[in-house]
This record gives sequence, structure tokens and C-alpha cells, in this order.
Amino acid sequence: MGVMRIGHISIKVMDIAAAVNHYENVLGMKTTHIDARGNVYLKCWDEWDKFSVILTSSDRAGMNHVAYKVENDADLDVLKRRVEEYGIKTEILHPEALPFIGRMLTFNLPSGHEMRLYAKKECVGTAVGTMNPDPWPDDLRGAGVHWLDHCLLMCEMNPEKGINKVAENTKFMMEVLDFYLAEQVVVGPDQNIQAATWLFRSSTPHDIAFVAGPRQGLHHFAFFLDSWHDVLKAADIMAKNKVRIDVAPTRHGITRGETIYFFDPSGNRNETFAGLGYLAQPDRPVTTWGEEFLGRGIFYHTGELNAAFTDVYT
Ligand code: M3P
Ligand code: FE
Repeated sequence: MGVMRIGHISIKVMDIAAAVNHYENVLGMKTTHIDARGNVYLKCWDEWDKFSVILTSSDRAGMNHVAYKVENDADLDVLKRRVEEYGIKTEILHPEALPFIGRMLTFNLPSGHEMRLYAKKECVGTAVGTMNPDPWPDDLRGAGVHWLDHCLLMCEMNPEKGINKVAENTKFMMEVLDFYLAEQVVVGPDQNIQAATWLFRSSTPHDIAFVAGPRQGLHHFAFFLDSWHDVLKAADIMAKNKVRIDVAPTRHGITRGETIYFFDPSGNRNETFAGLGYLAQPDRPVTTWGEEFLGRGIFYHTGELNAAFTDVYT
């Protein structure tokens, strides 16, 4: 019952052909559909549903919406009522709103980001199938990412004005969508202001994260890789393709993930993320990072944050 995992992210790109080249040849996704408006739908080899990324043409980068898959169609009615009782307006989008997908419940998070929930999407199977499968397919391209893993949304925080959308989103996700808190960064003299949170519904350390910033936006969306070696190889592929790398391979203290950050040709930040870190469970005690350990939490080795990483987002 309820949300299972991240299902897809719809993003804006300025040059569709350049974006398709990036998501296909650098990340290793495959185009599964192009709609009448020219929007491109792609999936990763280890995903079974029809798409996990939608590219739409725009004059700027950024996110249109992020969608999470719920287990049963009836969950949409239950969650619609709960979201509305919480005081947030919702709408049910009919199946024609996006191809290959059933009805979607749409609403804005307290931060203003559009979130959608859906129960049905056409299942096309993974690239290795379900009968005596090989561990990976023969025609892997680029980094060969397994699946869309999580997204990190930047949320407005302005303590002078009493605005903290990280805390508001976190409360909403936990109380209404039954997400669990894995980790948090707390700041302020009493170390009680949530400046960043990592939440899950699956058994991985996060399916969504929120970080405080001056305005709302998309910080990054991440794709899963098996191992540290795959992360290193992904960086080689990025170098070969002259992809703009933001942060070269390193480890997060928070979630223990092994990571690279880089940009698609429009400037949307991507991450390749390896290591399941730990088994996230509802009863796992929440990990808390104090303000002075923020750098270590984000980049465990250097312990240093750089402004380009925290201040640049779409
Ligand atoms: C991650 C992660 C920021 C922290 C990022 C952490 C943007 O991306 O996957 O744990 O401060
Ligand atoms: Fe991440």
C-alpha cells in the first residue's frame, strides 16, 4: 500500500537532440517513445516500466514534475483524500495526460515542486528479461545505469522570514505519504532547524531528498550503478564524451553513497550513485548531521563544500 519508489522525472532541456545523445550514449538509457509534441521518453536497462525520464523542449533547464509509483490504483483515492485533508489541492489527470500511464494524482509539495503519483505504467520488461536472465545485457552503452534512483529538490529557506520549506516538505512526506526519514542535517543555535533531509519508502537510504536554498529548484536526479568501479568507469565515459563533471568520484558521508555529479547539455545536474549504503528500514534510527559536519556529510573525504555545488541548480 502506498508509494513504492520514484517512477519518472520530466525535465526541461534546451536542445532535445543533445539531451537524447547524453541520456543514451553517456548514461546508457534507451529511447522508448517520442510523442506527437516531440517529447522523448527513455528507460534504463534494468527498469521494467516503459520510461523513467521524459525530456521536454524549453528555453531553460529544470524539472516539470517528479512522479512516484504507488502499489494499487485505489491508493490514489486514499492519498488524494489525505493530501487534501492536509490542505493541499490535488487534481486527477486522466490517462491521456501522458502515454503508457494510468490516471495520475498531481499536487504541489509545500515547496512548490509538482509531484505526481500513479499506479499503472506499461511494463515492457528489463533488457535481460525474467527467464534465466544474464546479469547484464550485451548492448550496454556508456555508463549503463541500472535505474533512476532518487531526486534532490532545493527548497526555499529564509529563517528571518520564518520560511523553511525543507521542514514543511519533510513533515508532509512523512505524515501524508508515509515516507520515513533516513538522515537529516540540522542547523541553528539549538541545532533544531532541518536544513536538509533524506527520505525513503523503498529499502534504500533515499527516494527523495530536500536541501535548503534561496529558491526552489532541481538540484539533481540520480541513477544507480552497482559498484565503485562502475562509478569510476562512468567518469571515464564522461571524460571521453567531454561531459561537464561537477564533482569527480567521491563518497557521501550522508547515505554512504559513492558518487559523481555532472551536467546534461542543458545544465540539469545528474548523479551516478553506487552502493546501497545500508538497508533502510522504518525502525532504523534517524542519522543526524550537525551544521559543522555538513561538509563531511556531503563530501566525506575532503569535508569541503564548494559554492558551485550548493548554489548552482536549475
Ligand atoms: C546526495 C545524495 C546536497 C547533498 C547531496 C547528497 C545537494 O546527492 O545522494 O545523498 O547538498
Ligand atoms: Fe543524490
